[in-house]
Amino acid sequence: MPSKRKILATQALPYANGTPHLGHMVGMIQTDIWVRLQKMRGHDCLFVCGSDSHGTPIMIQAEKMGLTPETLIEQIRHEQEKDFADFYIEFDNYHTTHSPENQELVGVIFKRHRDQDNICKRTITQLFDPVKNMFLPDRYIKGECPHCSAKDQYGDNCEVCGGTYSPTDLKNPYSTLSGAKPIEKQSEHYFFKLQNYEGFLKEWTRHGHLQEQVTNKLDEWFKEGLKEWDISRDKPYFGFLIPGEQDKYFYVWLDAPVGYIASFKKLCERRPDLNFNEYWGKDSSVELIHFIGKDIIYFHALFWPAILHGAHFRTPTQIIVNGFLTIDGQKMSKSRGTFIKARTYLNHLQPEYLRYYFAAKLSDRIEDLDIHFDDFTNRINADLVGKFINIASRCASFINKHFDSQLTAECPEPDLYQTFAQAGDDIAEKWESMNFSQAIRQIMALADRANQYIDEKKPWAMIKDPEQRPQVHAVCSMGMNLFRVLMIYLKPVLPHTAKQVETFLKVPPLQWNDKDKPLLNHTIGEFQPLMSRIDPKQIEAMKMATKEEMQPAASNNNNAEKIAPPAPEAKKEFISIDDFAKVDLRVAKILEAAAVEGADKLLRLIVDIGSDEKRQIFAGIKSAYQPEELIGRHVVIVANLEPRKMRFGVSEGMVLAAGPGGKDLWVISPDPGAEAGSKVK
Ligand code: B3M
Ligand code: ZN
Repeated sequence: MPSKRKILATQALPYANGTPHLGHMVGMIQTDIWVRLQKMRGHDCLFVCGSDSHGTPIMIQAEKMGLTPETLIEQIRHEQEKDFADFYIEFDNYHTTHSPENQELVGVIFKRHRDQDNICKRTITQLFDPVKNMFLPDRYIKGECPHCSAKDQYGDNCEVCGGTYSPTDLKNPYSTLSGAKPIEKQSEHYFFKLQNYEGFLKEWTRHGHLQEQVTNKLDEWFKEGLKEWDISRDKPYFGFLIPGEQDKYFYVWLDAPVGYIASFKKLCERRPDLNFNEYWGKDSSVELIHFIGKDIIYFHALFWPAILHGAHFRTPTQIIVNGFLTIDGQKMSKSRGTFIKARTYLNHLQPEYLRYYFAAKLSDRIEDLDIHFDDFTNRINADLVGKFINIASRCASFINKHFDSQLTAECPEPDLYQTFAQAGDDIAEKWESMNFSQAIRQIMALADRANQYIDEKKPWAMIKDPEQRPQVHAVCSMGMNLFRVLMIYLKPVLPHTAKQVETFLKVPPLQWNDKDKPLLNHTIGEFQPLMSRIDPKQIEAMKMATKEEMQPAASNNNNAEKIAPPAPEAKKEFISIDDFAKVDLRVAKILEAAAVEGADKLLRLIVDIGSDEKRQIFAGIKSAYQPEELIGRHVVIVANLEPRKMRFGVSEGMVLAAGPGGKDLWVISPDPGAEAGSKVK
């Protein structure tokens, strides 16, 4: 065991203009697992983070919501803290960049650089919105592509032809904030002379602070040459005023990483044992580890070390970069209904499932991480519940029931125990070096081994023979001990389950080194189920809820309730058999039925249409049915009707019903015996 290390870990500060989503959770969970491992191994490791609270997007968002930016960022910060806590992310401090500590630190850093002539001022020309009276960041300018004339393209690149250009090249540009045609306007900006640090950075980036892929990326940037960095923004802006200026602010990206220092500084108020200079002074020997996403490498691996070094602060020991989250292989998207909020997930599924799933997929490489929900369900049910928790549920009841909850005095299989305990060094090394997926693989191989041991010994058969009781005691005590070692290895990932297990085993909080000594001659508590399997319905419900959230809020479109427009009293026309064949009519079984708040004619149905597929359908049959009487009934639906977005969610089909309406409406049901999924011909 190496001697006690002092470590300060940070996770990129989530931006305060929106609710946390599953994309945020990748880095949060990675950092939290790593920090918990350090703490369990007896190291002195702190984890600070906070809300990134400045910039134009926050100002605009607040304005849209009719709030002050201060109110908006406080609201979001509370949401972030609550969501992260519910995923068991354990910060030593969660702060905000809009804080007095941050303002003071940014001021100090700016002054030190200005005194060394690292800051210069220059007049630049930018696009300006004459209606909103503000300079426009690129993302708020659209226009026609100068190469292919595609309409509505953003200020820096064209999504149609892929061309890149500067916003001033756009044809017919307009401000997305006001629709006005931007004008060109000059203004004086402050610049940080990054090129002054070229020598320092070339040296720093090659000294083990970065993953290899990052170093390679930086080499490309060095080749392009380092450029001055624009660190000021004109009013209106939400940020810190530059000292001595009335209408110029620090650019959000200057004060954002300083937020790491500010969060630590705030922590020092609560923890007088901490010495600020020991952590941030030039000669600090504390390990400083920044965990970030791949889109913000430039800021953390170039600007940040240069800013710190020049201002006489210590530089990072390591920067760990993770990839993006994809869902079913694609970018999270609002229109595809895969933009899953952290809270929506939490409303339907256990946080530890996601922690485990991410752990099982994270590596030390900068790869995107995909959630495929069938795979997610299988992994949790097969590995976590079926293998790991299963060991305890197979053994504990025997110990409780037949042996007074007492474990044996001797370790029944010392060699097997040793194999488990010794694997701990290897596993710790895998957690330590961010090879999380390999750690999980090794732990699950041990879980297989433990289950195999129990399978071979068959305590459930032996218990029938009174003479074999001592063997049952031995096998189950052994099983419980193997389970305990695996719980230690998984504790960084499953902190909540670990707490339950500690209570059940009646032991103090498990530490990494507890693996070396089995638990013997010890009375355990009554076994309680520790974790349940995922029911695919939970996933469906979460997906459905996500789709519903993506609907525009309460529209006043009165037609929204109608599923299909009333058939016109048209002249009767024939359709061909081919036309009819296009209609996919199917038997469906109603699984759920409920009234829809705010809709007086609709019932929301969840129907099973066979092959494990479920659909949500809004049916205008409320006047004729109580929801309860529909559950379990088979009906006929149009399965290939184009999904319709409604105020309450997406309707994915139509239930056939006959009758003039009101109470006189009858759903069409097949004779008993027809199964969900059968085609109606
Ligand atoms: N807020 C970008 C992001 O949310 C930015 C990170 C700041 S870290 C100092 O990914
Ligand atoms: Zn184009």
